[in-house]
Amino acid sequence: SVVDNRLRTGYHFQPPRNWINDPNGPMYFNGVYHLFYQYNPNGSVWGNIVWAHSVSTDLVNWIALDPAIRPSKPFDINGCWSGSATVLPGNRPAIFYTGIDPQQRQLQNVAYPKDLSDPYLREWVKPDYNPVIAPGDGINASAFRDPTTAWRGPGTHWKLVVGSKWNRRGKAILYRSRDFVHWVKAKHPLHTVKDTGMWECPDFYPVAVKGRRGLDTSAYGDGMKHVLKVSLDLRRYEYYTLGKYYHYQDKYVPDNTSADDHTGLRYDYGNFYASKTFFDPKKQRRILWGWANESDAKDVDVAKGWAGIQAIPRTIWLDSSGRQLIQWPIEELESLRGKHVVVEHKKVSGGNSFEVEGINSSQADVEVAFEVSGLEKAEAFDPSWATDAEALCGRKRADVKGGVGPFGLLVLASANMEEKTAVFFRIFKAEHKHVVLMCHDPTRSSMRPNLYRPTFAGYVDVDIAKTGKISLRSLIDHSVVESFGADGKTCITSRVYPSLAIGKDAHLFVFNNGSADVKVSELKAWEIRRPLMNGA
Ligand code: DQQ
Repeated sequence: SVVDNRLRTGYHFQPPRNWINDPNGPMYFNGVYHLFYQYNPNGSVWGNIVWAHSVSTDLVNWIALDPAIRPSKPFDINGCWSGSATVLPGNRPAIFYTGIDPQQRQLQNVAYPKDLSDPYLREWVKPDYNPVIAPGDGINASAFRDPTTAWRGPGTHWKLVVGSKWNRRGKAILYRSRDFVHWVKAKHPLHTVKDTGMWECPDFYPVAVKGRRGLDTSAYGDGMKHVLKVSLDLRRYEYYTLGKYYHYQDKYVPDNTSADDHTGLRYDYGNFYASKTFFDPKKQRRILWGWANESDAKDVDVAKGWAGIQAIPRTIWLDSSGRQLIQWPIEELESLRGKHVVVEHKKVSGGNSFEVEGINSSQADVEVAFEVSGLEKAEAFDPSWATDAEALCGRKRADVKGGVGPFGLLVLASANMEEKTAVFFRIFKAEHKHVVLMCHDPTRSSMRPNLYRPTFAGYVDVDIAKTGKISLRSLIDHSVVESFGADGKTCITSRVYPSLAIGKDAHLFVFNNGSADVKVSELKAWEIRRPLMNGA
């Protein structure tokens, strides 16, 4: 095959072979974390979709089980598509998923564990009364899928939303039930936005206004906001808003602090889709799972026999500003940290770079803190760039000299830097403030021709003139780079396929292509050990 098999990931969630997409029904139950996911048991392209199933006690080491839900009944014979888990009172887990029927209609079904005393909940039963929600009047049966975790709030009804669209208007259709069997559509959708197209994989949950503790999906009251996230089918990325949820009025009203359209806030500005959160009662946190697709061509996926990974689960909470979420890799990942190197107080003058030596950085975790100075040298910011960070990064790539920045890391680089993926910041001077752009530039990531190598970018909401510092963490894993800017304010994931920078031949550099000096106050880089990964 044209892609080297050593480019399979080492510590990212991946089955031994075949195609995977959306994470489904993540949950914690009786000491075990469950992850289900969209899977093709017969090949490495999308199709024949079942719910594959893996379990873990630490979210790092995974054991693969047989698929939990596969097509078997008229209500799901053409596919078992995405959905969510809800742990009902009395500690009874339930799954809601979308089934595709013989007419290709999308229906919402439930499934329950066959045997609650099986610690892994291997077998799931689909009651004959399915589907529990069918597309009724005024619903497009081919755009009606991906039920959320249900919540109960203070009332007696369960509620959930299903993603949909009507013409070009994206919709989160709200349903209510007393018994989890009979579901009634609410008078109005929970939320809709014109011109956003199909809303796949909606997610709706509360976050605490103060602190990092997660809230149960049913929590309701003071001291919290709600998050509504949708995955935009047409654009292949997601956005979210923060807002207020009125349980009794069945209404969600976004705060006006970010755009409620495709230009809005994103969990991740890169290759990250169909994500889903769950509340982890063991550690009282909310965890985000998201899918990172391949960036190579379909025939390459067929040849290599595998496609798709899950990004490292991230703990998610509300920033103290109340204006955005913060994400950070789950702390359990740190248990895989091995050999490490430290660099301290090192100046990187304009146009220079240095290599971080002493570890194998093809499977690594890098944390770095930069001190910036000479902000008067920052390039001028054109206000028209404000809604399109990605286009700006596409024009001002890592090799385009700047004032303050571009500075950051070159990861998965070959010894002579013919191959490298740049992860960097570039600081601009706007009228009354500085603007910080964070970028992934994989345009030089591989000598292989014909690869899809998109630049990805987002802005970072920090007051750089005040702090003079910015941090960066990158998780490097052979063919994936996940970066967290400013302690998790802005995140970017990319898939890259080096042809030289593989295994021990992968190098790590710090670079500065601006005219102002930057200082590495501290850099730590760890090799990451291989966990148990589904028997691969
Ligand atoms: N993937 C599933 C759908 C969902 C889409 C099918 C999102 O349920 O809308 O595999 O990636």
